[in-house]
Amino acid sequence: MHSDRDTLFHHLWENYKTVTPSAERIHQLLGGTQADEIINDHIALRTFNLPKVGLDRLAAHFLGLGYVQGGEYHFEAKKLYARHYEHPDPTAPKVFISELLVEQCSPELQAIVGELVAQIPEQAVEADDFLYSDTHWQVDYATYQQLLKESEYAAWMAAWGYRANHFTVNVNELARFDSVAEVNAALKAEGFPINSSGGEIKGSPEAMLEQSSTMADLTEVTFRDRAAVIPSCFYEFAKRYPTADGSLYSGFVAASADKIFESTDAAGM
Ligand code: OOG
Ligand code: NI
Repeated sequence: MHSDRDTLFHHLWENYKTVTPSAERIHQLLGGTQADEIINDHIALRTFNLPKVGLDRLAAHFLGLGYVQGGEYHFEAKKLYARHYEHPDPTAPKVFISELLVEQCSPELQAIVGELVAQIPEQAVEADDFLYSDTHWQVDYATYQQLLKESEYAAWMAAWGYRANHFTVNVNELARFDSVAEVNAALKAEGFPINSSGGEIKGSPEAMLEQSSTMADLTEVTFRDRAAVIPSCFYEFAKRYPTADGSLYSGFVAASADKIFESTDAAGM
């Protein structure tokens, strides 16, 4: 039996794979031969905090599937705000949604982002496919470069739009690996670049969450005037530790998340 939730995550996954060829290889590396042995801890989505497409508009899709709001997180330097959502069914991936606080950015960025968002049809935001609908606009390469100078996050959104920014392997559920360190070693042996901002392992058992991620794949995107190869999406790995009551910690850690965002930086370019 496939639930609406399964259908949504299936579409998000298929859309993510089209720009993240590493994802399938990573599943095979960590899960053995059957891709569906992997359980995902969470996915992440990005947006702008304009009324039409703000965090709440994205979250509405998950509230409708029985998700409830979890913690909130602030990223002052990156001008981002985020919340996570979780489902009473513990097998459901958690959802981390962030938004760029556009009004804190330059007038130039505000004008560019305002024009992009204006091109999204109002009814598209509530449609079942909005969360994997990609871009609703065309942007030229120079505008992408201009955004990149001020906010890597804004530039990523302009290029890739609405889609899962990453999926996250639940390391607790892996049969052949016990720790994030072991996962990192296996990935590095296969040549996957690991995000080392703030250290290759973010968080700790004391923080009840350890995370790592690959650097985003480099994928061709078609801008209005030309094509270019730029960072697309990445894969993350998370191990959760028990809280005082014995249940696994279900939140996120802002200091770690701050570094995970940098997995779409153009480090290797
Ligand atoms: C989200 C980064 C934060 C986590 O698990 O802490 C995150 C993003 O890059 O959009 O995913
Ligand atoms: Ni994440």
